Amino acid sequence: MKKLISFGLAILLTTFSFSQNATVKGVVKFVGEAPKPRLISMKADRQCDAIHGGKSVTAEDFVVNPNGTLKWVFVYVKEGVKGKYNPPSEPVVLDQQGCWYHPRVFGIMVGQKLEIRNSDPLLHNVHATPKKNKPFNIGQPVKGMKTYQTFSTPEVMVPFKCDVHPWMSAYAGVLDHPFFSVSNDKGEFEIKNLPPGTYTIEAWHEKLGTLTQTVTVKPGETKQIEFTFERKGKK
Ligand SMILES: [Cu+2]
Repeated sequence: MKKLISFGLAILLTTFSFSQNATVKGVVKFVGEAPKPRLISMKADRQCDAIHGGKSVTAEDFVVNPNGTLKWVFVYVKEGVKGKYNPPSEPVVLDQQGCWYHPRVFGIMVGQKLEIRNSDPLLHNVHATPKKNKPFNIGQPVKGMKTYQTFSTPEVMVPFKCDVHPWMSAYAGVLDHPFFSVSNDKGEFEIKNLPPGTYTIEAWHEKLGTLTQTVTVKPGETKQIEFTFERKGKK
């Protein structure tokens, strides 16, 4: 009976501590002069070019959303996370489609599977060039191919490129906890299930660098924060 009570108490405490977790959410703003959207021609590879009907594709390295916010910013907890977190069993998918990486920027946990897909009927090679993790370079000549990789240590960010198509580029933020998010086409990000505490939150943009701020969250709180990247009129 005693055992049963303490078991019940443990469940209650677990539920309680879960509901007491906090959320940090907000937007990544942009002020200044945005570079002109860069157009990428795929004429160098006839098959890629044909997939896009001979049209150029807009580069994703500097995407200012219609509402003046930034897309593809990796927002994550840089410092302050306590305890150990196991990776989820679902893989993160990096797809190569239309000679383009989908998504451009993503987060993944240490030990979590990265599923790299080739959805194109042509050769891609996936070349990851981390500094702390082991680099890899895998050819994927056939449509429908899937390759699995994992990372062993946190690293923000791990660059990906394709040596066949020099315009292909993607970035992974590898962390040993699940507290990360990528800004969407409204500039929004959301980090959920954060235990109460004080954290350093960093926002990473591939062209604009990083911004950090310290945030304290109380139990159950949803805290709204903002990052503002600036760029002065250099073309
Ligand atoms: Cu490629």
